[in-house]
Parts: sequence; C-alpha cells; structure tokens
Amino acid sequence: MSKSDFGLIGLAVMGQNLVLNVESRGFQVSVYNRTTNVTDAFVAAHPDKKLVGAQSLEEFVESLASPRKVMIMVKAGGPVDAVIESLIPLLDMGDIIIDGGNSLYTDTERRDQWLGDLGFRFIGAGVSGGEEGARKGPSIMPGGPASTWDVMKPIFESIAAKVDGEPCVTHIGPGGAGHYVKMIHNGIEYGDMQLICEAYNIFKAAGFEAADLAEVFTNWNNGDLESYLIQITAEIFKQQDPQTGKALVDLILDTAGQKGTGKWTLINAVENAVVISTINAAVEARILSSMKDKRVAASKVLKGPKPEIDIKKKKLVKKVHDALFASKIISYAQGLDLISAMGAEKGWDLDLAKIAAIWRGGCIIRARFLNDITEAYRTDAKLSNLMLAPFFTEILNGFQENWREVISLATLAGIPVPAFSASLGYYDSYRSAVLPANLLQAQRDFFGAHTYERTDKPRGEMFHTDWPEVIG
Ligand code: NBP
Repeated sequence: MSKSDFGLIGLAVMGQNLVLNVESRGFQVSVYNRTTNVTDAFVAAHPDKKLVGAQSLEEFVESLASPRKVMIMVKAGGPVDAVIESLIPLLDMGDIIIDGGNSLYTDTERRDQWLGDLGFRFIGAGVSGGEEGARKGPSIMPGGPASTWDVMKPIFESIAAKVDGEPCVTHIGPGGAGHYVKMIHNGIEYGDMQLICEAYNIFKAAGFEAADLAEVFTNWNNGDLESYLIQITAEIFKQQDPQTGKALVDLILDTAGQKGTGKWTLINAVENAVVISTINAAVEARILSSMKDKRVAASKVLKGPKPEIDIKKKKLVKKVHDALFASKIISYAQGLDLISAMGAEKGWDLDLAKIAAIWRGGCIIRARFLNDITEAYRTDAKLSNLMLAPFFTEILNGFQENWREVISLATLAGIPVPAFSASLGYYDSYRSAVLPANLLQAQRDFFGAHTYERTDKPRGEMFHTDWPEVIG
C-alpha cells in the first residue's frame, strides 16, 4: 500500500471527523488510537475511504510519507505530552507534529521549544467548530514557524471552512500564537453565550414562551445578529421533550459547566492589564449558575422586586436586540484588544483583520458582523479599539438608548444582567474624558504616599501632600 499523506492520533469525536474531512479532500490518512479497538471500529465503519488503521505507533509512523505529518487530537494537557514522548523515538528530523487540541498556549510554547531543539517541526493549531465543523470545515488557528505552515498549508486550506471562497485558516504567528488566539475565541464565545442568555431571561420576565422565543431568534438570525449561536438558540427553543411534550429548554437544569478556556482568558487579561469585563461577567455567571443549592437557599431570604417586565412585546424585542448587539460589539472590542496587547507583548505581529476573517466561518462564534470587523481592521490595521471604527461607533451611538433602557428595566425588575451591564460600564468608562480616579489617587497618596499628577501641571510631574493625621 502507498504511504499516507497525513496521520492522526486520537480517534474521539474531533479526531474521527477531522480524518473524514481530510480524506474527503483526496488525501490518504493513517489513524491510531491508544485504545486500538476504537481504530478497528472506525476503519471498519468506513470501508470505502482511503484510511490506514494502525495497531501500534510504530506501524502508524511507518505508514506515513516523508516528511511525516502527524496530527495529535487527544485530551489537552498530559496526554499530549505522553503522545509526543512516544513519537519522538520513532520520527525523523524534519517530521511535523501538529497538536490540534485545546492546549494552553504556554504548553504549546514549551513544546515548540522542546521539539524544535530536537530537530522536529511543530505546529500548535486551535481548531473550532465542534464535531460538525471538524467534519465539514472548521476554523483553524495554527501557530508555529512560517516555513512549517507552508508545508501544512495545502491540507489545512482544503479542510477549513470557506467564506467567499477564502479558507478559514491563516498562519496566526510563531509558537503558541495559534492556541492563544483559539483561547480568546473561546473567551469571546463565553461572552456571546451569556449575552444571549441574559436576553432570554429578560424575555422570560416579559412572558415570552419558548415558541415566541424561537420566532424572535429566527428573525434575528435573518438580520444583523445572524450567527451560529443565534441560529442554534432558535433551534433549541423549538425542541420539545419527547417524554413530556414540554419545551426541552424549560426542563434543563440551570447550572452551566466550563472546561477552562474562559478562565485562562481572564488570567491572561489580568496579566496584560486589559479589561475584558464582558467575558469576565460571562465566566462568573457560569460560576454563580453552578452554585444552585446556595442560590435556592438565598432566594428564600434575600428580597428583590418581582422579575416582571411589562412592555409591549414588539417594542421589547427591538430594545433587547439593540442591547444585545451593542454588548456584543463591546465583548469583541475587548477580546480583540487583548489579542492586540498580547501580540505586541510577545512580538507575534498578529493581523487582526486575518484573525477576524477566519472566524467568519466554521467556528462557534461565526457571525455576519465578523465581516464588518474584518473590514474595520482591513481599513485601519492600527485601530486602537473596535468601538472607534466608524461602522461600530455609529451602531453604539444609535443603539445606546435602548441598551441603557434594557439594563434599567432588568435592574428595576431584579433580573441579573451582568454581561449587559459590564459591557455598558466599559463603554461609559472608555468614553469618559474624566473619571473619578483623582479621588483614588488622593486616597493612595493619603495612606501610602504614592504621589499624584496634577491637572494644572505637565504629565509626569509628581506631587505629594502632607495629609492630616487620622486617629482611630
Ligand atoms: P477528548 O478530549 O475527549 O480526548 C479523547 C481522546 O484522547 C481519545 O482518543 C483518547 O484515547 C485520547 N487519550 C487520552 Br484521554 N489520554 C491519552 C493518552 N495518555 N495517550 C494517548 N491518547 C490519549 O476528545 P475530543 O473531544 O475529540 O477532543 C480532542 C481535542 O480537541 C481536545 O483537546 C479538545 O479540547 C479539543 N476540542 C474539542 C472540541 C469538541 O467539540 N469536542 C472542539 C474543539 C476542540 P482512548 O480512546 O484510548 O481513551
């Protein structure tokens, strides 16, 4: 048998679908899974495909054409290192290892150094789109040496989603840049999902049933909010529980899980001193949701207004639409700001237009408005904040009345809207020429002699006051 063009290790849901995708583009693919009966079952289930199932890593490596291209699609963390350790003695110099899992970018940087020192080539690639994306065309965010990317480009471009004929994959940058950008993609995904949930909560308080919501979200998906997450939300509201005939969403327990990419994004934002308050609120909302027992107990003690909103449904839909869209812009502005700061810190030379462009298809956050984000950065690569691109400035200016009203309505009705509020708080802070930090600096100087600058003196000139002594 001829040697394979590509090899994949890890035949769980992502691995299997990626293999079928690669094979469907005309490549012969070798596969290996630690539990070998998974390999046998997978190959047997696809007798008409150009697949080579290997029983051992030796057999797998032997079946690949040189330079070997081996993609690892196993659980992130220790398993990736374990697979790499076993591959090292079997591979030749110049062979390429690709880690396609959700690895922490710092792990990718370490592996890049480790494998580079040994003479292997390494790509850390974030892959988004879940099972369906992996099969039909994901968005791929590869990081590593440009010369290695050039070798992988034909395969990656052929399997990626396409938007306007452009593949949703681009070389992000060196080392951990690809996995880093995938991490921020996931953080933004957290923000998008929470904002949608807050809109849903407001509608519930105004008496919307699942069927009404299916209609609202379907209509939204035909407009400027068009996106995969709005689309699946409409489908979720249509889904009935076969046992009870009720809307399934109403039967799902309100405790959300998380795997860690949101938390990693927050840690990185703090390290870079970048505000990502919408994503922060989204991660914290999941944490609060998981405290079900405590919330149930507190609901019996801590008082608040009745969660009711009395406003014409059609009017409310428009207002919530505007609040959601404005908040979503803020969330992306923050996420892209973080990418930009980190890119500068690491010297990665990241291209935000290209990053936004590959998020237009294949991935979970794909959305119509990513076309406008792409355009904004194509027009001005040095844009200091997405809010300042004329297209987005106009929307924020136009939508803010409804945005503020929705947050007020929710707040007065005791409905939590942490991500809507965080977004508006960021917007109002960012556009404030004067903030109350003068008082803050006075406090710092009072107790710690930290000094302050004055409004009537040049910047950089520091002052200290001998504040009165406070007793007690
Ligand atoms: P999982 O993350 O559930 O991993 C299962 C695979 O890892 C199996 O093939 C398993 O082999 C293998 N594995 C483990 Br666990 N430990 C191993 C070890 N020590 N040595 C060798 N193989 C080992 O699979 P997944 O959901 O397909 O995701 C794969 C990667 O893609 C992850 O990093 C994930 O975060 C990322 N990702 C997933 C999605 C998604 O929608 N699921 C989307 C985007 C990215 P076994 O069969 O022998 O146990």
